[in-house]
Amino acid sequence: MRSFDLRERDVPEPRYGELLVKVRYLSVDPYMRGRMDDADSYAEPWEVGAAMEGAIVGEVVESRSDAYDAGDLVTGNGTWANYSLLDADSVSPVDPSIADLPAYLGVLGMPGRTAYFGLLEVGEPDPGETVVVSGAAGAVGSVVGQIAKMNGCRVVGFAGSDEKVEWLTDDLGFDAGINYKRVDDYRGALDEAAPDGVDVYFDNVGGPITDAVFTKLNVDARVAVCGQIAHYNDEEVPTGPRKLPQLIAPRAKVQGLLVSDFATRFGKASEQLGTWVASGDLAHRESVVDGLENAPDAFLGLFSGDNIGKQVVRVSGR
Ligand code: NAP
Ligand code: FER
Repeated sequence: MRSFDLRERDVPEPRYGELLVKVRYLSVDPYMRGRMDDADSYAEPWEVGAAMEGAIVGEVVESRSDAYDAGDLVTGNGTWANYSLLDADSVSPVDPSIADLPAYLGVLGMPGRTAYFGLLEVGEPDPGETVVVSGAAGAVGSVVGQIAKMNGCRVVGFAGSDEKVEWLTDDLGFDAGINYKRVDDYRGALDEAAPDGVDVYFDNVGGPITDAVFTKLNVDARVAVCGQIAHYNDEEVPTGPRKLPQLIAPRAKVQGLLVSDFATRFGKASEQLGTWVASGDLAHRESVVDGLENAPDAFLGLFSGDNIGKQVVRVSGR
């Protein structure tokens, strides 16, 4: 059974206030899995047969807004297509002198802002504390770990390959990395990597990694529940208390987060992230799959860990 189809349509005409954008890169993101289910959620389910939507970076080819001209580079929410219509009001300019275009879908896009607000405002790390992040070599996790280091924390990351763990420890300054696909005893690995226990857990994945981290939480620990990708394809919701008893003695606080709750301050966060990227204080990496027709595979690769850093798809140009 095919879930994705490539269809030909006429290039749309922009109306007043709209931009016609030639898509250069599109983003594939774990949250898109949720929009493929019709369960109640913070995001509306996608209509079967409609074009996939998501963040894109591209070049304005026709503008019906005073704010942008043909030739400008912009990012915003578009469709998985060669050409996409965007509301001029909802796009942001892209400055290629700060970073290459794919970075605007990762560290300088929604994932970077999620890391920024999720760590600083939900995790609330203090200098000297230990921060553990799962999905550490992904778009959000790689930024979380680096901001935690800037805040004087000991940082431990879980990731799914030796290459990823090397990137975390050799290039991003993580104090330790655990390849959860090669280690069986996650709790034992944490005893070594986080000998003083865990003060902040930034959870991108859930499942057995989270079970293990819960056994290591210090008094007044904060758990920022950002994502649970290990469960997005579950057919049944896991039942039972799982590791909740482990929260009692540490009086740990577990809080879900949605990046959109911080929307009024996106501008400030993007400015700070841009400054760190431009100065080289915040490293970033993107995995690029070529061709619009390969976007579904790039999306599925998120669930097998094919990406290092942010996964994007190149649709046109360089
Ligand atoms: P990402 O980390 O770049 O890509 C997903 C990664 O998840 C993969 O590379 C893979 O890396 C890991 N993974 C997949 N299945 C796994 C499993 N069963 N167990 C452990 N790890 C698994 O994606 P992202 O965009 O940065 O998003 C990370 C998480 O944050 C996702 O859960 C996403 O839903 C969430 N998120 C939440 C918000 C919000 O506002 N709440 C916003 C953005 C993202 P490995 O090789 O390490 O397995
Ligand atoms: C948003 C809120 C949350 C959003 C994405 C998310 C694209 C991601 C959630 C997840 O991955 O669980 O406004 O915008």
